[in-house]
Amino acid sequence: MDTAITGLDQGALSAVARVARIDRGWSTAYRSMDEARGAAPPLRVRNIGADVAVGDWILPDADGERVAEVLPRKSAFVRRASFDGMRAVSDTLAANVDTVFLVHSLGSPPSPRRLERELVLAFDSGADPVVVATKPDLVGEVDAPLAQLREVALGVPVWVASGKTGRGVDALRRRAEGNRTLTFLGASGVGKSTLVNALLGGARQATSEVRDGDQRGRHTTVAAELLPLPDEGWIIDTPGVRAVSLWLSGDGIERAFADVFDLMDHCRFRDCKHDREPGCAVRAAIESGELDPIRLTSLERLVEEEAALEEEQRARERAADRRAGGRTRPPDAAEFDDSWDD
Ligand SMILES: Nc1nc2c(ncn2[C@@H]2O[C@H](COP(=O)(O)OP(=O)(O)OP(=O)(O)O)[C@@H](O)[C@H]2O)c(=O)[nH]1
Ligand SMILES: [Mg+2]
Ligand SMILES: [Zn+2]
Repeated sequence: MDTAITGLDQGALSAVARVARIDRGWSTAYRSMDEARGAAPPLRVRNIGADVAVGDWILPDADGERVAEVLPRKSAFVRRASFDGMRAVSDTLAANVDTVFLVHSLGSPPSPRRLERELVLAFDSGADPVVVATKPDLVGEVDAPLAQLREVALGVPVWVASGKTGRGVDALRRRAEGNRTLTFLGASGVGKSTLVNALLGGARQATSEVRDGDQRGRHTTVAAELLPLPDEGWIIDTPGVRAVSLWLSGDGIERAFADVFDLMDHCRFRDCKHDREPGCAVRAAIESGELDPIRLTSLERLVEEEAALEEEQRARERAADRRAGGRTRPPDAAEFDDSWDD
């Protein structure tokens, strides 16, 4: 945590600026705490050619007109933006985050499958995840739903907090000590902006009622925004994310499914498919009730999703190579026939 970037604490902003919001190719960024607190107009620069995300540290060009450089990110949430299967495009939700709160409402049935995906994204981001269960006031007892979330949140804290009643908010705030950056990931209507307001100590972010029938939110927050906390640290409010689609994963899947991977290490055969092979530790754990079979299915689905994305990326790279290099040689001919090149 002692990189040049985190070394720039709230009081020491100067030539570099931190991106607070992005509107149609323009970044609004803070060069000083006065700007962050609204006492001075912030910097507005064009993003032309720069891949900028909220939370990034940037260097404007000499005229202060455009982003000259985006400083290396300490962490970043990258998801797949398009779902149409035509072309994979990545989308960076927030950058330079220390703690990400994965927010789930106790007002709806727990969704451990969704949490699994969020954990993969969080582990891949480089930020530390904490699961936050909101709206405890809506349920009589929280133990059962919390247990369901804990079952997939291996080694990750699961807290209860409510922006409405204030319960648990101090624990969230402590994560910002040392001038750190917090953000939220969760479905619309789970109470992210309500928590942001509780942390800011005022109604800064708009919130709105969820729908009566299914408790779904109305996508009230439409763009990510970086806000300074009153004492120290930063918070990035984010729009509700409908579906958590993976981008190319680092070791996120391995970390989020460490329990299943540990079992796989104990299968008799190295190429065990965990289907009917003798000596399969995964099957044995499912039969003894130690492992929920849905977890294996989830893992397989995520691995497939990642493999499909990697394949798509490779195909695009090949297409780009072809465009750049003109004609390509069929691999077999190239290998066996030196005279192929006409
Ligand atoms: N009962 C109860 N309601 C809450 C709590 N936290 C938030 N709410 C309500 O839930 C609704 C949605 O809250 P928001 O904070 O707007 O949700 P959000 O996650 O920011 O939603 P998007 O911006 O759409 O992604 C509001 O009506 C809040 O008042 C809570 O702890 N208890
Ligand atoms: Mg919101
Ligand atoms: Zn096996």
